[in-house]
Amino acid sequence: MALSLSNFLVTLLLLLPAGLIPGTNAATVNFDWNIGWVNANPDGMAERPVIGINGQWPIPLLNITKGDRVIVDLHNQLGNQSTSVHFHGFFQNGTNSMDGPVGVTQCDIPPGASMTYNFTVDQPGTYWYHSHTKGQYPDGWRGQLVVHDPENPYRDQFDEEIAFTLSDWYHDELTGLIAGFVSYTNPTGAEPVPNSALMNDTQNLTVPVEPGKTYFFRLTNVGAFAGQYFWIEGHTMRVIEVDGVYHEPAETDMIYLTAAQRYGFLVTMRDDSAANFAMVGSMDEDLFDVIPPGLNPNVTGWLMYDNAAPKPVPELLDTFDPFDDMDLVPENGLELFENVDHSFNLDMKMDNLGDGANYAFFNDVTYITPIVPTLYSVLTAGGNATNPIVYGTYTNSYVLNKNDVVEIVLNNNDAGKHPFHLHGHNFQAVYRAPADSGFYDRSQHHELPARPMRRDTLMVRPNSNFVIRFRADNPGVWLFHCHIDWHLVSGLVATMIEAPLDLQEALIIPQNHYDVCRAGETPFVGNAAGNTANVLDLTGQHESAPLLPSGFTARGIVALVFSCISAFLGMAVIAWYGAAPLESAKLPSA
Ligand SMILES: *[C@@H]1O[C@H](CO)[C@@H](O)[C@H](O)[C@H]1NC(C)=O
Ligand SMILES: *[C@@H]1O[C@H](CO)[C@@H](O)[C@H](O)[C@H]1NC(C)=O
Ligand SMILES: *[C@@H]1O[C@H](CO)[C@@H](O)[C@H](O)[C@H]1NC(C)=O
Ligand SMILES: *[C@@H]1O[C@H](CO)[C@@H](O)[C@H](O)[C@H]1NC(C)=O
Ligand SMILES: *[C@@H]1O[C@H](CO)[C@@H](O)[C@H](O)[C@H]1NC(C)=O
Ligand SMILES: *[C@@H]1O[C@H](CO)[C@@H](O)[C@H](O)[C@H]1NC(C)=O
Ligand SMILES: *[C@@H]1O[C@H](CO)[C@@H](O)[C@H](O)[C@H]1NC(C)=O
Ligand SMILES: *[C@@H]1O[C@H](CO)[C@@H](O)[C@H](O)[C@H]1NC(C)=O
Ligand SMILES: [Cu+2]
Repeated sequence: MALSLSNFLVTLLLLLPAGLIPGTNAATVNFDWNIGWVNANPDGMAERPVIGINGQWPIPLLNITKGDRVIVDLHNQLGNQSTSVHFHGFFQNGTNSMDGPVGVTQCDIPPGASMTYNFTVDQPGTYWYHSHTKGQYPDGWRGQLVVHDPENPYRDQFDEEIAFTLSDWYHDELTGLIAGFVSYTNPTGAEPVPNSALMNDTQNLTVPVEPGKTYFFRLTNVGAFAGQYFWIEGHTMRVIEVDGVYHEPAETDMIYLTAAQRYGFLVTMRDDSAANFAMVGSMDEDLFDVIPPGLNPNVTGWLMYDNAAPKPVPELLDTFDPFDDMDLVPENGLELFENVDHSFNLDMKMDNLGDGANYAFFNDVTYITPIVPTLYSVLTAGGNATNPIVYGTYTNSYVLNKNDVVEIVLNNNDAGKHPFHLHGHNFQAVYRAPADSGFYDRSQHHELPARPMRRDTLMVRPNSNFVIRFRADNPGVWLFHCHIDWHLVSGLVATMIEAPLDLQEALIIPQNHYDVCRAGETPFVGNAAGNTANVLDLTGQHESAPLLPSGFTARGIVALVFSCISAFLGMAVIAWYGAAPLESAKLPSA
């Protein structure tokens, strides 16, 4: 049977990978994911249920190419928890509804339901993907994501890529840990301390290397809480990328990755293969209120020059002296945004509310997920979408004008370090004060860098401040939040409502997303309270616990709860996560 020439050509085109068809460079990458429980024991100390993909855990490293369209069909087969997925660091420019945070750009996907995420990726670099349903990702539902860049400006300087994650790890499931954390039995807000540290979800990662070669390392901290110091014995790192943004090469022996940060760096191997070398991740114990006896904060992996040679035990360091990311200069030279159109403060603190539990606040408001996801309120509020009242009293919403240069001054009135993440953008990190500097003083002149470092997750130091700037050129609803999962859960969240009227004109939400809302019985029209007749009426909105009764200071509450606990238990030891029946510890409501 003769094949006609045109049929032959069509067949040929179908057989070619999309990238080779003249005139198109972009491929469509399809993922079909069944999200479900599997068992795993990554630190060898405790087997536990974790959340896997298609029966597999660790979940896969995704490796796509700049320009690709990604289509994820996500099926929630957890049976007993809802879910979602966020692609951390992607701008989702024009596809705000694919960003993932529940209550913000979508409804929670209930068990048995499926949702399709469909977007293009025009950013190269090192990213990750994780559940954005309250507190869920540390149960294992997080993985690394690499966007390969054929035009990487440093492509001539390395031979191969090596990608892996760092993480803290808990033996208990998050639902129970959260219940104990946000509770009157834990009035000081002490975060659960991880049980161990992992390197690529194991404690014995080995990476085969060849002498003389240069590798492009891509590291992501996919942890819930702990920042990690990272170093490689006998080797120097040349940092060229942070959070997907290329920077001018900077040499260092040690980096610090907060939860959610990524580093891309080049490492040239030694010329001989006489020995193997340790790579060490070390959790930052400054973050932990207590250090449980026996905790090993360290995890070691090895560069394997010779499989027959031993895996050396790393030397112990007395002090950590990591490289300061604020010194980085972006490779593409985007200059400082000098003229700020809209500047505001987010003053953060930790404090107790009238239920005795400890919460996190921006400007005295702790975030509470609204009844209607904020993006859906934007789309159904008409001309009132520019009025922040529509989004509720507890969402810390800021309406941003299209293309304004926006400045956020973050003041940390807490003794801990916090890594803040902005969705939908990377930002210029224009200023960061040393620890214990207090609030940012606008009247003081600060020398700002001509070309500030850009990234999407930045750490503020204890009792200190930072200043970031970005251009509001990406219409959407974008969260700004602490990426310590405990603090996300306890309310350290603000919402950027960027160019809402543009969103109303251009954004089309696929029917499937509304079907997910229906399946979970989540309202998707009206203001934060679900009111449609008058979107300025917030009657019925979700509210935070009441304020402390007047006359009670936070310290007083803490003391009261402590004395109740000690009185009831009649002993000095406090059961932080116990479920003791402490009726008398309940406080009068305001
Ligand atoms: C280390 O690796 C071995 C196999 O190479 C494996 O059997 C073991 O479970 C691993 N241990 C941990 C703690 O990951
Ligand atoms: C880290 O884990 C991912 C996912 O299992 C794997 O694809 C990748 O090759 C691992 N990295 C290294 C350096 O072994
Ligand atoms: C849900 O199911 C998993 C797997 O059986 C279990 O480990 C978990 O405790 C269950 N409960 C909740 C509330 O997630
Ligand atoms: C993905 O989005 C593109 C652009 O809107 C659309 O043409 C395509 O049909 C979508 N694909 C799926 C599977 O939803
Ligand atoms: C990703 O894929 C590209 C080829 O498309 C390859 O060159 C690169 O090494 C891969 N990166 C990782 C981390 O696997
Ligand atoms: C972890 O590593 C650090 C840095 O080397 C060291 O100071 C500390 O003693 C180590 N801790 C344990 C338990 O090995
Ligand atoms: C989003 O796309 C618009 C053009 O469609 C562009 O002007 C803007 O810079 C983009 N913003 C981001 C953050 O990618
Ligand atoms: C905003 O809502 C109020 C109350 O429903 C209404 O009177 C007003 O016309 C709305 N404003 C715009 C600009 O739509
Ligand atoms: Cu925090």
